[in-house]
Amino acid sequence: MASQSTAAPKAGTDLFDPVELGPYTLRNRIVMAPLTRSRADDNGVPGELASIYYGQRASAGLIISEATDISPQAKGYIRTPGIWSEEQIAGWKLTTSEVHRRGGRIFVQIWHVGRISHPDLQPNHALPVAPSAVRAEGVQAYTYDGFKPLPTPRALEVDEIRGIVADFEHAAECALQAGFDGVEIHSANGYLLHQFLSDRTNKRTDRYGGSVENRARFVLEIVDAVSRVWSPSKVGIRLSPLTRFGDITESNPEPLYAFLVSELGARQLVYIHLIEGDTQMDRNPAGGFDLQRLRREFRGRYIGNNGYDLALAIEARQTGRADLIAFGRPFIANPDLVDRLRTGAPLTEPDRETFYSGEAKGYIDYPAMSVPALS
Ligand code: 8OZ
Repeated sequence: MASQSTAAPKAGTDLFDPVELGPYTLRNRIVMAPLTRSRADDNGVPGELASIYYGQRASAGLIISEATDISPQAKGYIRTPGIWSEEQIAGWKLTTSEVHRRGGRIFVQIWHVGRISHPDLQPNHALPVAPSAVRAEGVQAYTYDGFKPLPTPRALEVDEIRGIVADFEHAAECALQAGFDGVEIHSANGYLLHQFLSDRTNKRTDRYGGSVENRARFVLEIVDAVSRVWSPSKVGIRLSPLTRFGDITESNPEPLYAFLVSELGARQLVYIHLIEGDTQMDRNPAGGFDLQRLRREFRGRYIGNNGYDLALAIEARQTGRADLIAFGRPFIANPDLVDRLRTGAPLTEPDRETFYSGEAKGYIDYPAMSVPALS
């Protein structure tokens, strides 16, 4: 496998030092970002493979799990895990206990995909749901029969919206039973919460659409529901104000996100996790705004993410732009990423063919770097 050398670590960074996150003292400021890896079984149960995979990566200061379905309707991809059934709770316990045995911390990322789904993945072959009947163009569903175009979703009724908020609360209860250290609410990348926020996908004329306050209502109701189960000092949220991932955009993101983040601050969430720029793409897309504006609206921690390497992470700490840095793809092929960054060791490049393959290969078989024998 090809290797790519990282810059030698600079002295004086606190990236590898412990940091407080709510009630926890994390071992370092490096976060493993949520990564969809498609290894759960057909009932959305993560098994022993997942426990090995996450355990191998427990030296991250914090692991955020792959996006995890809050209900059968929340599903948009094959082999994603869920956190709504007894079987899933039992499956996740294998992972949380293994991460804890190795001294790590793990939050579960809870999501609902909304319109980014297909009847093949929905209970009773139903249409996917969304704030409004607006189709995601140019996005395909990953089904058991391969990729298929997305249908136009069905707009949710108000009582169904209440039901989804209740599903988030139930998932939060399951997360507690499964032994997680906290919960990250997925409000990014064009999935259901983001679909309510964006004026491109939310055309509602009731109290969930129109003004900034109305479009933020669903997200805040979910935050409040999850915070009835978990102390907000153990609840974070992921946001991507500038992304186009999932055919989503916002005509004027700054006032929307300034309002949302100030409300999250008032609710004392432990962190905001920002995908800076366009997901897995340009960190400074046209029409963006300075995301530091959001930090000023928020008292908790700021996790920066999107295309970080060691030099950029050190720079973010030196300038104080971020409290913690989340690395995604580098964790796939480098279970010991923290050690490699600390020592300036080369990074292994991941094999894209096995990102979502459902197998052990490309999942739990990337070795930690070898330690030279003592002479
Ligand atoms: C890649 C493939 C499938 C899902 C996200 C949960 O972007 C995802 C995702 C990414 O947040």
